[in-house]
Amino acid sequence: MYIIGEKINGMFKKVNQAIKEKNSNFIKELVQQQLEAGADALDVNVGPESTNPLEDMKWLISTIKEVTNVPLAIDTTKPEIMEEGLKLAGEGSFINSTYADDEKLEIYIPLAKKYNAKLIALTISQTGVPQDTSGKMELVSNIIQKCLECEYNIENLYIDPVILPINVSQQNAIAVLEVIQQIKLISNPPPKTLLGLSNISQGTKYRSLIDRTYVTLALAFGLDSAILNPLDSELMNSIITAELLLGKQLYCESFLDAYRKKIELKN
Ligand code: THG
Repeated sequence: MYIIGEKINGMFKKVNQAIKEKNSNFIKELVQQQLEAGADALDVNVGPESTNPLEDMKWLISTIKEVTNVPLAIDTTKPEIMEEGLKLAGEGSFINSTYADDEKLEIYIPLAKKYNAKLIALTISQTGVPQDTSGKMELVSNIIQKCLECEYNIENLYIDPVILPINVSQQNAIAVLEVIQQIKLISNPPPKTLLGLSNISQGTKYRSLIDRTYVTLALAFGLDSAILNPLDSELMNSIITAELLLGKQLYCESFLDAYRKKIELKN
């Protein structure tokens, strides 16, 4: 599974403070830790409390770029900030994210093409977040149709079927799994699937247990990638083991260690 580290997000109090104080060492440390833990890419979000989100996003990206060249997922709802972020982050970045409405897709698909970026599209529209499988799939169809019209490579499209906290909607968690499975049948080549995993356990007890159990289910349904906390080693062990059991990794006696070594070599 392709892992995008979630930690560079102003939603976390300490990160918010580091952004305010322009504490680049704190950010760089968090980058290193996530990469060492196995992240393939990093999500970057200035958080809801930023008073200067454009400047903060530019500062975060430049700070991260001093340490690594892994792809960044630029996590903002503002197209101006997205474009400045894409300029700084370079090719292979992720646009995180667009809604499924035509007006939004008509902004973000051309942006993705211009900067050779991957595009994360949410199954959310101006009318809200469908919590049932068919409502989500309807939005998936619209996203794919627009990408085909605009000649955007579907292999660079990541559909996010939108996880809600399990204490808000149990129905939604089941629908997300069904969508992950059905997306693979909708076009050839199919788009990829992505989740913001930690959403599932927000506000609950046993967060890590809920995260690692749900990701295991999602992998069985065919999930390709997730934004998650790579510093949760039990979560990472569950992912590696689920991939082994699903035949995506070769078995060996020390499969956990072997997988980690491969990650170290890769970075
Ligand atoms: N899809 C896409 N992008 C996303 C999400 C998604 N980006 C943001 C988010 N969801 C994924 N990242 C996080 C990061 C942190 C948390 C959840 C998801 C989290 N934060 C603690 C909380 O809210 O309880 C913060 C607590 C603290 O201050 O320490 O759980 O779904 N495409």
